[in-house]
Amino acid sequence: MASRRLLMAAAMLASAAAAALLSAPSDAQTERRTFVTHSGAVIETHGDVLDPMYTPSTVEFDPDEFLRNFEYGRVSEEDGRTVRDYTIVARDDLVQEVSPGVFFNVWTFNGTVPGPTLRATEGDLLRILFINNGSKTHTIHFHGVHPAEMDGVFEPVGPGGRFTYEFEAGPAGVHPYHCHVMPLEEHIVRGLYGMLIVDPPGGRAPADEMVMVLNGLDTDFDGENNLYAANTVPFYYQHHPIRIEAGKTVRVYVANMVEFDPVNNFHLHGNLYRYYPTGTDAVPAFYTDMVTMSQTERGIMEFEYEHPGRYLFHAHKVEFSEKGWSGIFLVERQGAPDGA
Ligand SMILES: [Cu+2]
Repeated sequence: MASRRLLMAAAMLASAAAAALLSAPSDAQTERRTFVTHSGAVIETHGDVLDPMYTPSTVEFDPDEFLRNFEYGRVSEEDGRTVRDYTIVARDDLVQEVSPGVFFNVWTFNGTVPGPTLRATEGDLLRILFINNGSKTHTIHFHGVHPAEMDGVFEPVGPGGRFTYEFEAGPAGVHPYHCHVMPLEEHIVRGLYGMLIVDPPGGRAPADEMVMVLNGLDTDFDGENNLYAANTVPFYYQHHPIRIEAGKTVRVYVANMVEFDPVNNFHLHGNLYRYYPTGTDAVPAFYTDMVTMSQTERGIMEFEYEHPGRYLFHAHKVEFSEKGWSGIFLVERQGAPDGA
């Protein structure tokens, strides 16, 4: 009898241990993982995922690198003319941690938002091979002068499809490009846009050049932006000030790609800038510290700082600046180690 009780107790202990083992969370279960749902929402969970979703690749985006990066393409010459070949690949399956803990399913040209900044000289022949590696139909619609069939509107490129856009670069200026597939709002707010800079023949005067694409992120899909930025990452240049040199000309190519909100703007502290709307005129239209832009409005800002120090630049629509569209120029005097 006693031995039977002992046996039963042992069996109970063993089954309790087994149950404990079964219910003990494994490493895989405790690890937070990120998933993308069918609707494109990004969720984080420790638990089991029953709805068939997929684990996305994440975007590595460096706003410092993007700021001063220009893509000149593969350059060749045909009949005495400069030809620039580019390849742009669209995807819609990547996820970016746009702000700590905020994961967003971005749609990308060449893996980033914004897409690459293309640069050419007026009169160059541009050949842009577009490969759609996304799950949805996409195109590239360039602003600027080109034939109708190169407009990226009536030539939808389905998943796995390709299209070569070929046109002469021009006019000299700053031109955004973006996907032009319906619903356009979604294809833009997800990140399918970038900038094409066309230089005048003979180039531009030397300057510290940089690109700022002003954008918004609707991370909860309610048709309103939750975050704003210059170059996608909210507050990035506020936490990582852009170092510039006192007395040296800074040239900012700026484009507004914010969806949903009718206007955006750009305010510079402690200084004024010469503003060239669309960058198409050699003479600035304004000398100001504030311009207002609707979507795809763009231009060139040029300025020099006299006094070293830290200067804010931000949207003067306070809601936008408080939700991320804010940065700092750190002006340093050449040769002064402390920037004084
Ligand atoms: Cu698209």
